[in-house]
Amino acid sequence: HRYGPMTTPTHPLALAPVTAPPATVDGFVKEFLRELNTGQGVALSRSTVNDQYLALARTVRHYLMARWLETTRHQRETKEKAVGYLSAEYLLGRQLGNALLATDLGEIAEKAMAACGLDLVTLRAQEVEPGLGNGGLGRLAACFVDSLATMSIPCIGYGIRYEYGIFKQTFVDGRQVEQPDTWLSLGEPWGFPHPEAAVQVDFGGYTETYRDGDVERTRWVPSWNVLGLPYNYMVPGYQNGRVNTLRLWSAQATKAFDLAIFNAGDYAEAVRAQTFAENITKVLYPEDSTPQGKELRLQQQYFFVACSIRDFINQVMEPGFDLHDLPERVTFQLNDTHPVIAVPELMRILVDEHKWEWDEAWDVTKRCFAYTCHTLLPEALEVWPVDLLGRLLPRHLEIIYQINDAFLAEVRERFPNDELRARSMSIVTDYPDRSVRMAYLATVAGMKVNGVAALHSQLLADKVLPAFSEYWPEKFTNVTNGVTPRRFLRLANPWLSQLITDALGVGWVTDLDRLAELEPYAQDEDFRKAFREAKQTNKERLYALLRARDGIELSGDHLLDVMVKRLHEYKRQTLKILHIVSLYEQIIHERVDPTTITPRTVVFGAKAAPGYRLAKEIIYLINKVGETVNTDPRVAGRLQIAFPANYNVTLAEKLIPAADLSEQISLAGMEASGTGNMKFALNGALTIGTDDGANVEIRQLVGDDNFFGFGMTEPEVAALGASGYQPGSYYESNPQLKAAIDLIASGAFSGGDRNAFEPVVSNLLYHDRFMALADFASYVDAQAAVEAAYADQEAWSKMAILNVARTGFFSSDRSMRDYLSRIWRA
Ligand code: T68
Repeated sequence: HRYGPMTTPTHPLALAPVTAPPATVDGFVKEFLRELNTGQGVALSRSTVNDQYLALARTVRHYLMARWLETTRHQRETKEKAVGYLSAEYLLGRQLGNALLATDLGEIAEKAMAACGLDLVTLRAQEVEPGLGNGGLGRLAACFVDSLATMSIPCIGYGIRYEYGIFKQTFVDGRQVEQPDTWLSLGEPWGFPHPEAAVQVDFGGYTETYRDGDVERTRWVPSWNVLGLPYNYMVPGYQNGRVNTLRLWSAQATKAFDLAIFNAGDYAEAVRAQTFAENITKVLYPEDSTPQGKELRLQQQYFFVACSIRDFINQVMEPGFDLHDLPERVTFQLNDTHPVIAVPELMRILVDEHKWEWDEAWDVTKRCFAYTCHTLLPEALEVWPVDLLGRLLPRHLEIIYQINDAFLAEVRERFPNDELRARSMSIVTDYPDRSVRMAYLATVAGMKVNGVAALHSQLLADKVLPAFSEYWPEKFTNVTNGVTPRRFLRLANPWLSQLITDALGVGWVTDLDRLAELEPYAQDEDFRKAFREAKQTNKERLYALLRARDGIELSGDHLLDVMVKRLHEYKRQTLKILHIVSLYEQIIHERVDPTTITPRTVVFGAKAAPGYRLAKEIIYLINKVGETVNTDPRVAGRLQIAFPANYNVTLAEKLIPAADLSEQISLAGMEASGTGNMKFALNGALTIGTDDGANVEIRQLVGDDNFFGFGMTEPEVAALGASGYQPGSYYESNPQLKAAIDLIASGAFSGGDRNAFEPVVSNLLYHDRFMALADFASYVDAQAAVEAAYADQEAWSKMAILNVARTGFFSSDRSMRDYLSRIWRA
């Protein structure tokens, strides 16, 4: 084989287990200089910050390596059941800080760098975060693999190594402009390519039947293929000696050069095939919650699951292993419908390649998969046109038909003479075009289906998949999302972390329920003072960052009001902007005495999908309102707005710990869960929020007195929708709302141009699908309650501390325990 055989070591040094370098400052310096000199090939005196960062990253890698090899060896030996997390996105954030925390090398590294005349903070800032996800769904996957490693649970995360991650957002004259995210261009110290484990993936062609002894079988005759090249990434547990693996696939051409074409002189044609193959993992689709009927996207999905299933089977397939035992070795957790094509792929492997009976294969397949749904928006449920599937994956389409036929036969048997029911449950639909409903396929195949917050799971069962939850009530379950306390509290908020540790000891980092022990400290004046000082430090750190990063000047001792998340109509950034405009309008028209208004700094962070027109208009509106408000002396010292471009994990880690107020204002019944909401509460921000997603659970846990709830409930939203919602009536009947909208339409924020915001204004007045106008009055009242509460700093601090103390439930460690007991070990 071209990679050569494995070797049997003889030298005693080669037989000894791999060990980590000494965890001392001198040991660290030695490793670092060796990496810089022999790895990077430069002398310290001639090295750039990037050289130094790369050498430092590789140094920390060395400390993890022994644990990684040991984890892998242990897994091979014990054959413990693993989680195969299948996700098209992992929004990891920077790796270095997390690796230093996991190895407890932070202080040593700081001293070692200082001994070399370098500053650790500067080197950490050099890292470009791998933005291999769009938002919540991708970040959730990253939190989950962190928790599984920290809990020493076997997991292999499978995904795609996009060459370009989520686009880099810039603003030009207030409008979003996208730039490619070249995260690999300065070197990639965390990825380990493994060409020896490359996998071939087939596409296209046709199927044919053939005789195999007495039986007639089907085989797939594909017409083209690519190679999947795996890159391994370390997923270190928190100070527990465990390192799990994230395996991301990169596409390569199977034949780099077609020699015949090359010899004939058509160099360009020979290279074309290579470009074509490599396109598959070129770029992350920057869509959030809307399906993109793109052929390339389906190619990405099949590419990474075909690689992953094959890879997992290769790993367990040793002599004596019986594939019938696959469900005892793995649950493949489907992170939304993006990896669902894995279901017919496993069926194809078992039936076509291993020549199993259909029923036998289906029985094993059903026990290997579970499905997590992340949405309620009907337009976000993925469907693939049958003609596209047939062209790209003809055999998989046949298998899907057969799964559907068998399933519908079962339904008809259980509910005879109920053809409507059978049709409503069909995986294949004819309307509006003949296509495959991936969520239905996942539900039929998965042993469990879960939503991501209590309310969401309820609505999923009642409104999105009602026929299925009636058919299989026990299949449906909830696992409320969580976030990793390592990255989002311990790393992001060292000052609050220190306070907590001083009070409770260090155990809380892996046992977040222990935050409950902070409860009495809410009554402790000294603790409250220290808590406020930590918040102030975080604000100053943020303001310094925004000054350096964006040239944004923020000043003053303000209430820091933060809304960060993808730009989406249902999330209602417009409701927030209406509130700001209303405050502004009241001040400039002298309806209120500005000195009675609580000084407030509002920070937005949001990317819009490049093709989402209205979302981009909303970004423009926010930027233009910001420009006007920030330069108007009438509101100086009372109200300022910041919208730093390119909100990402790295910025979130600075923004969230500084916030006083967390904006979670989606229309009830629309946000599946939210996870930013949890990060804010854990960092001691109070929430102003609707009864949506996990807000409901946050509110229950922290108590109504420590939460600013507002807006319609989901049943009220449904009722208003059914009665015929008319946004114009709210505009007409609420003078404050009317004044705000009129001010936007008057050109006050667009140098007199009355058309500048026409798309946003007319959408609000005549459509307002997400009922911002209906919730406006209630939102304004809740904001008034916020101002009143903030005026009493002691009382506010109590509430904020209680938010921290009561939200330990939202650790992703707890989510993992729930997945274990309700799904993976059920
Ligand atoms: C989010 N979904 C939910 N989708 O909106 C959020 N979609 O409520 C929830 O907390 C989070 O998932 C985790 O459960 C997404 O983030 C996407 O990013 C996405 C990406 C591609 C296609 C469709």
